[in-house]
Amino acid sequence: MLKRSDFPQGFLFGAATAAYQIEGHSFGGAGPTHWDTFAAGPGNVVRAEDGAVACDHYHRYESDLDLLKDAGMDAYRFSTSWARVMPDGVTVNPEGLDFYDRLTDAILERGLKPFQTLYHWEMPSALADLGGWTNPDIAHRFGDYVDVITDKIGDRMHSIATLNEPWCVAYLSHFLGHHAPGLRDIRAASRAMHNVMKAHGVGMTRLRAKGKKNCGIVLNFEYPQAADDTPAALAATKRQEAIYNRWFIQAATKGTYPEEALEGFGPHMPANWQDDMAEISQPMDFLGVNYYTRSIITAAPDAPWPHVGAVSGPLDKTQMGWEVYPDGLRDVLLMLKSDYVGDLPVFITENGMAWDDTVENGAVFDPQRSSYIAGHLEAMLEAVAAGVNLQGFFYWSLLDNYEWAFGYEKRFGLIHVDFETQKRTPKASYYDFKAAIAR
Ligand code: IFM
Repeated sequence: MLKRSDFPQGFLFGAATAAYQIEGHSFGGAGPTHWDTFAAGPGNVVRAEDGAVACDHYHRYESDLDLLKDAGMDAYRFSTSWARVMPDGVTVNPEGLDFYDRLTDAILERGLKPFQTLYHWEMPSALADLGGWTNPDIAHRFGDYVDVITDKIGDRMHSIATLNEPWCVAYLSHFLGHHAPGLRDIRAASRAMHNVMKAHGVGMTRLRAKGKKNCGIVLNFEYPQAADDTPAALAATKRQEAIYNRWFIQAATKGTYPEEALEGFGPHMPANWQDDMAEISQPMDFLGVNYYTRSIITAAPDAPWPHVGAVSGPLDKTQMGWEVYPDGLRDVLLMLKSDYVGDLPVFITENGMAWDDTVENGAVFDPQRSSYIAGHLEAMLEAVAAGVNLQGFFYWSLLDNYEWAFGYEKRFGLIHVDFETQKRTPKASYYDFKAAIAR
């Protein structure tokens, strides 16, 4: 595995988590979210598991942060939950604010830089009842939450991202139906695709009004590759790329949406959406990039728009069935530099793999994960050599946790969690990563 010294001076290494996936949402007065109700519906989540207890990080955050510090990490990417801060989407929960206050101090006490994400998917149920991301007013409700949490902890954040993975928030959740609220509706999806970016714009405005620096967004990217060079497969790949890889970054940096995606969403967009594009594309200080895999795209003429299918690739796969393809990370970073962000600071805010890890004699042997990390570090360094202003890498995830529709079955952590006892066992990859980033 490459070493810290191979990377530019000041390059940050850390790990990432998200509130609902680790905290234990039943503690501390958090309100119900659309994930609680989605998980309670038939067939949505493996074993109908939810985030009620998760990793019990709400009570164990001090020892979890010790594990980050002991690994020699520089930074911690975490998220704050809207529904913990404002359980009904409006009223403030002082207990929730106090938790994030304590957490922030505990991060700083360990010499870690706090990288906050404001929305990693906890839509309060009361706002979901009003249409959630399809409601034209949701961006302003989000802005109110941004004000409240920023007034409490914003003074101590190193960096603030408005949203995590708007593609998942909008498309995966409102068009493909795999995440809460589980819709398969092009009209709802079109509205969510825009309103989530409007929330980014309003969030940026609220942060800037408070003088916040180091503000940006976290987007997910896949490396889309046509299964063959037929015009139909190439056109399907372009549509997939437009929806997945270009919609959000193009809105955030240029104030436009790609034509290939507007083909389908255009007739269903909210009225006067164009009026929001200037606020959406206001300058950011960084881009967070989440990257896991490539997708091999086929044309699916009989499926509804965007007429896209996918086939399994030949390379090694993770427990999620995702192909391990580090070159795609390098190429996505080069595409972002040339087409959208230029020299803007970029962080890899998520990259990692799930494996069916087990504890044997008190240890977890996971060479697949160490080699996944090693391959992606190489790809990052190639991007740096090609001029990408890459400034840090966060492994996803610190802990095994609630993997949304897959419940607790998929283990992404550097640290194994026994969900019966809450015992933490650092995996071999944790020690390999620690050795690589040692000073
Ligand atoms: O667990 C998720 C995370 O919440 C968002 N990015 C992808 C991860 C792995 O699926």
